[in-house]
Amino acid sequence: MLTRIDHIGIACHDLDTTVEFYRSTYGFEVLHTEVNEEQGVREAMLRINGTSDGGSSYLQLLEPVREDSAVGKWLARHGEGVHHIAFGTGDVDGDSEAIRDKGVRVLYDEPRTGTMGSRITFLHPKDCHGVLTELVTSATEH
Ligand code: CMX
Ligand code: CO
Repeated sequence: MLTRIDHIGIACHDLDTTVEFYRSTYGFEVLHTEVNEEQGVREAMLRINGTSDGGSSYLQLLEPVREDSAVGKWLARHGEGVHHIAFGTGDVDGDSEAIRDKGVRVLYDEPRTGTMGSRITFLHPKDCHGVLTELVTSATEH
């Protein structure tokens, strides 16, 4: 069951200056940064609200590490902005299978590794009214 907004993914050209904007404008602090080579991103997670059971909500700021990555291609075409939304679930495997059975394209056969040891998959934006949609089970939930 999808139980929360886990994060909103925002594509940016320069992670450091974008992090500084969110810090100086809103007071949001970086909880975690990492490079995810498979996804082709350098990213920062800013926790907006959180609980100790993994039920937190974040902004995920994304800078491409390769031009041909999903975020690199998006930036070249659309410029900076909201790239995807992510719903949190305790069971990304079960929920993505159930959604696949409804005829929505799930991009991965098996969930892959996301930020902070989470497990993630994506739904094709063309099957979701133009919204690239991620499903995520945080590390504390699996
Ligand atoms: N939101 C909405 N629509 C999108 C989109 C997005 N983020 N990215 C691409 N599209 C649309 C394009 O506008 C395009 O539409 P038109 O044909 O009408 O112009 C269509 O999808 C195809 O776009 P494309 O540029 O050719 O892109 P690809 O098909 O190569 O890739 C996608 C699209 C969704 C398969 C790819 O972005 C993907 O695999 N995404 C999942 C992985 C990802 O986004 N990783 C980065 C985040 C990592 C994380 O969150 O941890
Ligand atoms: Co994401």
